[in-house]
Amino acid sequence: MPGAAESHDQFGGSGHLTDSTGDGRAELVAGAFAENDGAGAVWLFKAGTSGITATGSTSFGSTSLGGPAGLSYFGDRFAN
Ligand SMILES: [Ca+2]
Repeated sequence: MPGAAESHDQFGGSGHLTDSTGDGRAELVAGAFAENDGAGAVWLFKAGTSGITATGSTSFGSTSLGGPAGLSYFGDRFAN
């Protein structure tokens, strides 16, 4: 799993299941809105035949999508 746990990241403060690969198995998206002093980040965990796994997981923040740097609470909530 990429990244390092820091106190008060609020990892898992938000979550969403979605089949982002179209294979019929839902991947887990988990947010940590307080990551890096409130910049926030999101992790994507793949779903395999045995369930959701941290192997091959990825993470990204607001700037990866062209969003603002700094305090933005990226990953605070997910749309349905
Ligand atoms: Ca899938």
